[in-house]
Amino acid sequence: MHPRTTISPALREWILATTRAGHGVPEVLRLLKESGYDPRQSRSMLAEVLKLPLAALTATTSGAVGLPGGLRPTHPRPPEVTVAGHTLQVSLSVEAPPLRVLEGLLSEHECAELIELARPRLQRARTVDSEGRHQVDQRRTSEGMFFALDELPLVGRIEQRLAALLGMPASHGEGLQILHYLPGQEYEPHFDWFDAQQPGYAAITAAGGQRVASVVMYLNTPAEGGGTAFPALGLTVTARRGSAVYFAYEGGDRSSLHAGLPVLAGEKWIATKWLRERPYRYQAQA
Ligand SMILES: O=C(O)CCC(=O)C(=O)O
Repeated sequence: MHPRTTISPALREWILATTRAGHGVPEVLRLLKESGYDPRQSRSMLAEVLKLPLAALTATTSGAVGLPGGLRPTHPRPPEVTVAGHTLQVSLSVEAPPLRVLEGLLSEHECAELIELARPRLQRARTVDSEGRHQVDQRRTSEGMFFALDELPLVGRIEQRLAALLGMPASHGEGLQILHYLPGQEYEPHFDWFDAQQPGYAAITAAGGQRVASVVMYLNTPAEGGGTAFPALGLTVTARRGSAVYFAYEGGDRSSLHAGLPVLAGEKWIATKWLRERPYRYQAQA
C-alpha cells in the first residue's frame, strides 16, 4: 500500500484539466516524470485525484501538454493593487476562467507613446497555424507589430509592471504585440493557448512551453464597438484607454474563448502580452 501523498491544489487542478482535455493516464504519468516526480508517487497521486485503483495505472510515452513544473500567474486581487510604484484598480473578477478587468494599468501618456512607436512598424497581423507557422488569416483583419522584450525603456517598464502584478518574471513574456483595428476589422473567437493535438505543438512550445495567460491592454477608446467578448461567459469587456483584461487558461481552459469584436466607428489600438509557463526566447518570424 502506498502512503497517502500530499497534492497541491494547483497540481490536482492540472491533473484534472489535463485528463479532461483528453490526455490519457500514461501521458500524464510521463509528464509528471519529466517534471521530476517519482513514478511511484505519481501513480499514487493520479489514483487519488482520478479515484482509480492503483493497479490500473501504467506508464508509456506519448503526447505533450503544459507541464505542472512551469510557473503560473498570480491573479490580481480587488479592489486595488500597487506594483512598481503604480496603482491600478481591479473592477471585475471572474473565477473560471480567472479573469480580471484592470483599470489604469497604463497611463494616457504611455498609451499614446506606444501607439506612436508602433505606427510606422505596422503590418497585416498574423496568427499561428497548427504547424506553428505565423500566417495571414481572414479571422484576424487588423494590422500589428511586435516589440522585442525590453526593446525600449517604455516597453521594459510595462513588462516589469506586468511581471510584478502577475508574479511572473518578464522573461516568461512574449514580445509585446500592438494591434490596430479600423472600422469593420475584428479578431474572430479563438483560444490563445496551443492545442497539444496539433502537429506544430512541439515546435511552438519548444521555447517557453505552453501559454498560461494573456493581458489585452487598450491603448485608446474606440468611438463604437471593439470590445473583447468572452462568449462562454456572456461577457464583453469595453475597450477603454489605459484599462486591460487579464485572463488565465491553465490546462487549455475552453471558457477562455474570446474575440475582438468589430470596430463600428473610429479605431482601436491594443497591446497584448502572452505569458508562457517557462522563460521564452523571442524568435524572429520568417
Ligand atoms: O482585440 C481584442 O480585443 C482581443 C485581441 C486578442 O484576442 C488577441 O490578441 O489574442
